[in-house]
Amino acid sequence: MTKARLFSGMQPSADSLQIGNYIGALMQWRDMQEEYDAFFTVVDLHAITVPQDPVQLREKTRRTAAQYIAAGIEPSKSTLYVQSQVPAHAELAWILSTITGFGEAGRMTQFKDKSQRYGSDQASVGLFTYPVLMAADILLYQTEAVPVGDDQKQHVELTRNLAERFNARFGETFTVPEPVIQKETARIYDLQDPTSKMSKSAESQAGVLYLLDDVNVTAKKIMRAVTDSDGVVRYDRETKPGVANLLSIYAALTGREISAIEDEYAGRGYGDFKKGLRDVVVAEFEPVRARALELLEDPAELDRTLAANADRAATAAEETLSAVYDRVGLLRRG
Ligand code: AQP
Repeated sequence: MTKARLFSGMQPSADSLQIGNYIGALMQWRDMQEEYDAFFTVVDLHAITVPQDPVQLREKTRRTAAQYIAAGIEPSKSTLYVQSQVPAHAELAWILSTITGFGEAGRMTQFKDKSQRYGSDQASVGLFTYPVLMAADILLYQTEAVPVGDDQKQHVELTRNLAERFNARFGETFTVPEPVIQKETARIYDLQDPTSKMSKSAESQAGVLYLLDDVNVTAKKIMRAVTDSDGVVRYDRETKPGVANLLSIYAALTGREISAIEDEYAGRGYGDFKKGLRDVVVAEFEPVRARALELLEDPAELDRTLAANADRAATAAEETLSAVYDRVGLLRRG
């Protein structure tokens, strides 16, 4: 039996991924790649919807790919590639943009948030059409499952609508994908501001645990994490967001129940709890960091792996794109 298709990606928007990307995405991808025919991409075309330095972008793209591999995504098992190396993404995005309503795109909350952050003069048209490119990413591979954070749910909903609209207008062409939404506790918050989502491109790095940080830096950030004055290790997102966030990280990395961790630290202070968490995080990160740095020592080899995977992706993508061109009525080159 052929495996169902899965597609997901991350933006190369920082030198290092952060623990939220690891828990919320990479750990799940690693498990899911066994069950699915998985496509994991580094979405560099999405990253340039906000300004990027060209030299750094190339480096961040390699670093992101190296971290996928170091975290256990196997390029011989999954198709791990760089989005811009498969031109069909941009080509399908154009076609889809012609069936997307202006108002429909304008309702995407991520655009509203980001354009507010950058100011409307700074916000690009590319940022506005970001969800259409994401729809193209997903639909090109006849994807059935899309693992995403709940903030991306609206974009997957748009993707489903576009697939259904295209199919109704031009005939069955696209598989309508289903989002696989991460568990509530897989969402990780900033250690210094535990009501905001942790982000790799956050302005302040003090509350962000980067996969490629030196272990001493990681340890310090955990020991300095914001908690509360109550002194009890208990999960309560409303009244104890700092402690709840640390418990989420602990539970996700150890596979233990939150209640078992609460019991273990009952009657002990936050210092002990943080030391326990520090050991867990450092043990998890150390081999990933070492492997990523090792892969980055040979960029030519990494580039070759990515190119071979891009070829594989392009073959699958071309099949869908050529059906789309036919259905829309574009004249084939004779
Ligand atoms: N804090 C988080 N907790 C759980 N999951 C998270 N993800 C990101 N942050 C957390 C998941 O990681 C993937 C990365 O997607 P992305 O690179 O497209 O961007 P993002 O979601 O906006 O992630 P960042 O780290 O916040 O990046 P920047 O700073 O560039 O915006 C997704 O699967 C996401 O759910």
